[in-house]
Amino acid sequence: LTFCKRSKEGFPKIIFVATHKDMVSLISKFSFKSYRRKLEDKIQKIFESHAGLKHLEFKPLLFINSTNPKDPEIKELQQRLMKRATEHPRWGEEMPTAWIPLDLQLTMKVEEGTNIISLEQIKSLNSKKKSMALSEKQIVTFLEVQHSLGKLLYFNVENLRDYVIISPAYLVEVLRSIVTEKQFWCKSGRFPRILKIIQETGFIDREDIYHLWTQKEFMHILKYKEYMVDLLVHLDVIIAPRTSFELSSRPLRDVSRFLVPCMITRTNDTKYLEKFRNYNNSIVMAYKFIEEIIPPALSYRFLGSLVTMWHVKQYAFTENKRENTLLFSDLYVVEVGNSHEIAVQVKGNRVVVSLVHTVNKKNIIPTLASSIQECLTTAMLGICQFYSTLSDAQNSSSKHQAMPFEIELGVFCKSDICFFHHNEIRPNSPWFCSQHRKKNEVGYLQAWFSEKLQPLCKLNTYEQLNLSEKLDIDKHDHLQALMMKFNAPEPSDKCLSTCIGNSIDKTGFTSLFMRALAVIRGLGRMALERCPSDKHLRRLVAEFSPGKCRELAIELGLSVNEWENFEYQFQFQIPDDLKLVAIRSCREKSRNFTFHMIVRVLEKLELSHHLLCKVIKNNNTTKQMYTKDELQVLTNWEVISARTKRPPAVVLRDVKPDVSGIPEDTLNNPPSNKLLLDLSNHIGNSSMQLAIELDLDSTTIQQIQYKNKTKLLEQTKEILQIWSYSSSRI
Ligand SMILES: Nc1nc2c(ncn2[C@@H]2O[C@H](COP(=O)(O)OP(=O)(O)OP(=O)(O)O)[C@@H](O)[C@H]2O)c(=O)[nH]1
Ligand SMILES: [Zn+2]
Ligand SMILES: [Zn+2]
Ligand SMILES: [Zn+2]
Repeated sequence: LTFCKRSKEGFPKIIFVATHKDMVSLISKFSFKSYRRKLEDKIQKIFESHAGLKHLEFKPLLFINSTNPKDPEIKELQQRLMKRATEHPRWGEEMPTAWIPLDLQLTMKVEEGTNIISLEQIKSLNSKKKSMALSEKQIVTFLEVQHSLGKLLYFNVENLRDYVIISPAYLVEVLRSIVTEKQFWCKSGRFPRILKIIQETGFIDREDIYHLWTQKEFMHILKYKEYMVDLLVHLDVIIAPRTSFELSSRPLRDVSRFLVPCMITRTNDTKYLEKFRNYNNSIVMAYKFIEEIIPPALSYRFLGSLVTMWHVKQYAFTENKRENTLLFSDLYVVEVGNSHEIAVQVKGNRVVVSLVHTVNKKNIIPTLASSIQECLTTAMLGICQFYSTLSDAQNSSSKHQAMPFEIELGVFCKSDICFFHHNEIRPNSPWFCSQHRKKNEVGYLQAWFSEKLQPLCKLNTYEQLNLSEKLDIDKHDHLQALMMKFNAPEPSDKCLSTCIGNSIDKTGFTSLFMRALAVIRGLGRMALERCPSDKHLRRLVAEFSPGKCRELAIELGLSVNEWENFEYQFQFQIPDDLKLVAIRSCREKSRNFTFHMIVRVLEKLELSHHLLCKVIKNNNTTKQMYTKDELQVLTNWEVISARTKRPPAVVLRDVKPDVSGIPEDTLNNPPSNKLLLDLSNHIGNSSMQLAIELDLDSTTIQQIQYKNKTKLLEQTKEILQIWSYSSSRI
């Protein structure tokens, strides 16, 4: 279920069959019917709240004696299997005739016992039958469709597209070589030692994986060893953890050591958790799942995204001074920079995330906390989507799935951590734990969502939808509605003296007249005739709710379909990304896209033109008091700004640093890798926005996003890397 496409009707099906009917004691035989019921109930209990329940078939439960070929229920099993096969939604679907020869040839290969085959071989099989030969592109389509049907495994991504596993069950064989129980270990040679190390540390060297495959029963894998390692990484069975302190991670083929999360069996035997509880130096949040059980594979994947983003924390045993990693089956700890750590625990249906400062929780940098929260939430959403793809991607593009978890905040209450929904936090007032009848100070927990100019806009699409559903308002206008509901004042905007909007407002002529007038007066003409840059658009869309922006985009020539496609594509990113891409695509489509065009549309939508003034000027926020750590972050920003020779990129988080104390040298030299690496932890879900401020072109941005999908931190690192490389050559 984890690796295949699932359908609404509950396909693929898993049919349960009980065996050893002949061994059931005589007494039970008298009440055989109730015995069967009991088994059914037991299975029901186990999977009651499992996401895959629809796919399980155990009522009525088949119960056979497999040593007796005449058992009538074996016949029944055969019939049931046939029936399910024909019921499969894709059974009977028509297939291009041209596919048949290749399909037959592959079936024959499987029957011969071949499990895996190179794309080259497939091409040569294909060219044998000249009259029906498929083009290269057709072969790929053929393979992708066969993959979606579950007939073979073909991953059309870098490193993996050269081979095809034509017998999908072969994957289990490969998994079994690494993920295995002690009772099945080969007893001789180096093998048991390698497996023991995985169980103790969770790590395995690439060379040791290859060595495992020299066992007689796995020898057949060796021929494809590099492909198989890449495949296992692609499926998140093994993980390439972060090893360097560079911005870019090493190419996968050079990684020499992997983490196998599902093999970590050791539980936390350190004092780590008590320590940070006593020191009062952490802030806690949690992802609380609606389902009662978090599938282990989900927490493995989450661990996977943690260790690719940050370094696993090491600690030294005091007795033997041996370095050890803080990775247990129930606790993962990674280091963020020099003074922060993230600890992740899975407790029941919660994934609990603690951000720990080495000294005091007051020193936790808010932008770091919120950025970490954003990176982790995006990763979590991506992982959950992976588990809940109940239908083909192309069919679900317009529907939104409900978020499978809530974000909670945690506080050390009476005996343990108590949790509450993040919406319950109120400025300047404690949170009352009704269970323990205790008031808790929780204001500091706002750090998880800090430095947001407009918190609602920054929520991801899921959260917004959830909110709007709760408040029973239309999703496209929820932001406006929310603002009114909470009586939020319109942000005051002081216009520039050359304000485009101003002049238009005062005259109130139609836009055509306005334009003429503007030309005559020479007022804002240049501005009006200009085509807005990405940066202008970025600032413009930030002023609108997604709903308003949708109207704007459609007025500017985007089709509803295109908007919805973008909405789907950007569902895990902040709405500003979606809005920007939509409006930008209007600009690309139109031949004469100018500020003037926007003014006209704003007028039509009865929106204030003053919005444009804000777009053209820069944000300037009042100075605040910063802690030493925060100042360091700001200084780092300033170094970047100095190099980009324009107002600080810190507009992203709307803070204005003071640079007077920074030596000229520091400002003029290229920022160091370490500095950029530190900064990357403060971007959170604004990576695309950052890229635009740093002048990366949109193709590059798209490539970065495609490559790193839900790994925001990796996106940010790559953006900074590319920028730093190109700016140091100037
Ligand atoms: N008496 C009795 N023995 C059975 C029955 N089903 C299986 N066995 C025996 O149980 C043993 C294990 O059967 P397998 O079919 O190898 O079990 P398996 O679960 O497929 O094992 P793996 O292939 O290792 O995963 C064999 O000795 C079978 O003869 C049954 O219904 N009654
Ligand atoms: Zn409590
Ligand atoms: Zn807002
Ligand atoms: Zn104005």
